[in-house]
Amino acid sequence: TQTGDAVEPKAFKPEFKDYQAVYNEIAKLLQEHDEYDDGSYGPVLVRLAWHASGTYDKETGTGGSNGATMRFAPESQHGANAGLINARNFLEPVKAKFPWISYSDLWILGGVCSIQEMMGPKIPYRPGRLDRDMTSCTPDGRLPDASQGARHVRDIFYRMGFNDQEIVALAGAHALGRCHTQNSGFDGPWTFSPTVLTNDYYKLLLGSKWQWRKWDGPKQYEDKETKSLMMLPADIAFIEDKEFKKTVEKYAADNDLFFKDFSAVIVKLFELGVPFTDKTETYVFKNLDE
Ligand code: HIF
Repeated sequence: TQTGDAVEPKAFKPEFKDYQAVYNEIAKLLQEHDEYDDGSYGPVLVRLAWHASGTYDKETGTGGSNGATMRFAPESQHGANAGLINARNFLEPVKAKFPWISYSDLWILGGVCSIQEMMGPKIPYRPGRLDRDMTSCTPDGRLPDASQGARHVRDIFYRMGFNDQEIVALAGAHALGRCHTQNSGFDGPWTFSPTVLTNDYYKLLLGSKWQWRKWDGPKQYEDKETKSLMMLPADIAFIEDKEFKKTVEKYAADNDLFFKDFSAVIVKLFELGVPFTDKTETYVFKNLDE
């Protein structure tokens, strides 16, 4: 440089290796904190990434994962988001260690990492989400109501821009995690292995007999045989509706097909409303044990 030229500090431009480091940190914390729920924060991290994304409205372009507005009331207080504070708090030490990543990118990376580490398919990831302030909070009511059926499920997911096949491919994520009375009022897991992603959700929907559970809580189904699994009315819609059911049968019969379609549709969900540039790269992360 010539004498007298100001030396501008270079802005930090994170690359693949930097995002992989964040992935590894989340994966390590998932392993360390096996005291939570069924032994993993993975399911609640997937739910955080989905609820951050699932507010998207294709007509107005509002909502979606770009903004992480669930950090703020009123969105943090929306009934559908009850319990997600656990996922947000889990990621705080990661944000502290890697302050350059936006909350919006971090929450989605948390979902991607959890799916891969819970033995799911690779979920290609693109960074570039920017945090927004509370004025971008979405109105209540954009996320699905579990007590309703196929008509409502379609209304909600068509608003985001999904078709019937894509809705059913997403639904397989309910192989993961459980309902908590303190969050939603509902109770129990959908599958016997709630910390491993498989096509068991579809197999159980078709293969078990579902009856109303007799209890004080909101109306939900239990499997007749063991009474230890549950389905929401919105889940049973996938076998009550003929069109949905055909796709449930496809995924119940073919886990590879489910993994392929699930990966594609969850990427679509996670990227709704995100303004990528033509320079944005796609990253496929290595699992912790690779
Ligand atoms: Fe869920 N979902 N979801 N969901 N969800 C719950 C929990 C999880 C719906 C309702 C609920 C999807 C669609 C729908 C996960 C992932 C996805 C709970 C329980 C309810 C009530 C919350 C609690 O009590 O803690 C409805 C009505 C949906 C439309 C059909 C997605 C496809 C399946 C989009 C999706 O990816 C995950 C993971 C959990 C588990 C969270 C946990 O803490 O274990």
